[in-house]
Amino acid sequence: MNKKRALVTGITGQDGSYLAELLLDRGYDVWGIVRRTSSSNTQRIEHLIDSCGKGAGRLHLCYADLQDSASLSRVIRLCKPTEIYNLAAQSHVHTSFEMPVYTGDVTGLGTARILEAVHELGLESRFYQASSSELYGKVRETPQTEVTPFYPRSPYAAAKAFAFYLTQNYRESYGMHASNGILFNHESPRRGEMFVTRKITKAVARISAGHQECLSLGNLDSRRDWGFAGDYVEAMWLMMQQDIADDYVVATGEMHSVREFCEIAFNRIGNPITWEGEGLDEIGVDSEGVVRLRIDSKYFRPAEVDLLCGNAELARNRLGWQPRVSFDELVEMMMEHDLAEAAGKRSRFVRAVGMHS
Ligand code: NAP
Ligand code: F7E
Repeated sequence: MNKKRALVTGITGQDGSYLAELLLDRGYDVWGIVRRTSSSNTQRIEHLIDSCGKGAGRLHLCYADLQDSASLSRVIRLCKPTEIYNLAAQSHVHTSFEMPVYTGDVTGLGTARILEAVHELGLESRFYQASSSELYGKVRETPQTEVTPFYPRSPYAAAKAFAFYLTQNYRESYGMHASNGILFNHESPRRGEMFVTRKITKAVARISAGHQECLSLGNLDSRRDWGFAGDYVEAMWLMMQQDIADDYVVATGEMHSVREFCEIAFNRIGNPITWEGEGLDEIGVDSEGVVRLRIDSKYFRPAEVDLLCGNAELARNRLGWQPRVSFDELVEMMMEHDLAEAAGKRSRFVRAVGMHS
């Protein structure tokens, strides 16, 4: 039997770390692309690199960059992957307004570089593209499905739209087994600290521990369909096991506002907040009258995505996928991790919560 070999771009990110765990658990040889940085960027996979850990001998890390075709071709030629998961991206929407050209190069053209390398090398690797609910942007209908029209609202979403269509194009032009996972927001204790959920849980935990007084946010009223990253990487893998490649929405079907997320987090530390004022002057005040939350205009985006809510019926029916972690459990999981971290009880990236074994 042919050994399964997966190449994962973005292995050092939130999803890459959960996916690497899943693939190693399922007996894959995992090759991960790491980009060169001046300080370590492998914290999320440190437990897998450890030679005594589950990655022993089956996790290979290679330097490459989505901006560098030669490095990508080299790794793909050496690895000859049976499956490629393209998770690497400049993934922060707000930053994409500040760095539109860079975002287009990494998040959009980076996908083209990988697809073309696979095609040029004549490989039969299956390809997964990390597409995003941001494609729906200014939504045309709710909930969003695989046939809802796209309306990108940021350079990030525009770059993802290019990558989405190119993935479809390589499937149709060259018969490549290439799938888009249109994933709605998914979070975890490993979520980057610039994304709103982790920013909230980390700050609220620090407030609870007395390390911080107040948290600043932007638009409290935007609504998202938030799931758990560990559940979502399972959907990626399932797409790659289908005989025929296709595109799938992956979502919980439930929507919550940023405001609601904050309320649950503050309730969790036994310090509920109430809202006073309006607009940029709105504040969140705790029971002792201390201002715990302020609005800062710098966190607003030039164009906002007001709401996202996905219908994952196709993934449920065809892949047999469904989310396991509820919204309340997700907030609890993140709060528990960040409270332990704020109390100095646990190292930076949780090992036990939400792992696949
Ligand atoms: P993330 O935590 O931001 O991870 C992004 C990964 O991409 C990191 O490993 C990063 O490396 C790597 N990367 C960035 N620029 C690169 C470059 N030029 N060359 C090589 N690698 C590069 O993102 P995530 O939350 O895991 O998301 C994974 C993918 O799914 C992304 O493509 C994202 O856009 C997409 N997506 C995410 C969500 C979500 O809610 N999480 C939803 C839909 C789609 P460093 O560690 O060195 O920075
Ligand atoms: O923002 C609002 C903000 O940055 C969520 C990425 O993984 O999911 C993610 O993109 C909402 C937005 O995620 C702050 O305006 C308020 O409405 O956590 P976020 P995102 O933009 O939805 C999609 C599916 C991806 O594909 C992306 O890669 O929260 N918000 N105040 C804030 N957001 C941030 N970051 N910081 C704030 O202070």
